Amino acid sequence: AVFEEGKEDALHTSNGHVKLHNARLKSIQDDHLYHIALSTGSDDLRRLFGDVKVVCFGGQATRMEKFAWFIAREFDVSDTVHNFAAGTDRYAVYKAGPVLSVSHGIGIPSLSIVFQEIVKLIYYAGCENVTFFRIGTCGGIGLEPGTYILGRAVERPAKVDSDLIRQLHACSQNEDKFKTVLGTTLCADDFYEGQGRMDGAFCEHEEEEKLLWLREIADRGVTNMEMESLGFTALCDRANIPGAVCCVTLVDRCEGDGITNNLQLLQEWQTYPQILVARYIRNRLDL
Ligand code: R2B
Ligand code: URA
Repeated sequence: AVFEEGKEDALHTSNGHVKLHNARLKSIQDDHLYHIALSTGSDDLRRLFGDVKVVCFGGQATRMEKFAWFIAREFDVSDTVHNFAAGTDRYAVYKAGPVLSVSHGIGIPSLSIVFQEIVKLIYYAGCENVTFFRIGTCGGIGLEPGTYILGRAVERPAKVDSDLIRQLHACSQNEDKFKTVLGTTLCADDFYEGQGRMDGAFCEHEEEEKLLWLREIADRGVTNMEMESLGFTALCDRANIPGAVCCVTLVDRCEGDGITNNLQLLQEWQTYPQILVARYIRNRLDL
């Protein structure tokens, strides 16, 4: 493994390195980051990833590849991008200069697996002062956090880094084609009934009940809903990594449930959070 003499301190103290909260990792000679097809024994993670400063997660592999190309060209930091996780079809991991672009699939369980392996990756690589973003999609308009470990419910607060979201919000510009708002995100375990939709294979509620619920959550500050933010912010907090979620709305749920099939429009919309985060990266890294 790649732990160095004296490096153990980094397990408990912060000098900009990611803290690992699992000292047992020290005894693993060759840690296989199985779902991203990298390992400490076979890959020189320091050389490959040591300069990473920002990790952006998003659901789809092709979108995250496009984002990596966008960063590579926009900041002239790389001639090409490469999927380091090509050895598996589970997730994709692209790198463009100091930015890692990672797909996470749908839902918290899928996100949390790749999140853990990426935290280990940036630890093994010795990265410093890393910030995480989820750039994704959501439906526009506080739930209990919790996960099960050894059969017991474990609660972890899904705290957001308020400085970071304010900095990100400040990256919006009047001329933007899109409006950027700060708000509370409702995180659901399902896209259809779990988000009150009426166009799934099943539906046991009426339009009026749905609209009442949407109004109720809107009154509590909810501006959008998606499927990973709760796990993402809780894991960032647990890993002591500043993180923020920035999603584009694909539909106004007060108007309807269906998502347009205009692929060109959908693709354009999905660049909006990327544009915002790219501005943050430019300011932060002085690119
Ligand atoms: C947004 O979009 C996906 C569902 O279509 C899900 O990953 C999410 O959070
Ligand atoms: N993703 C979601 O989870 N919900 C939406 O309405 C749109 C995208």
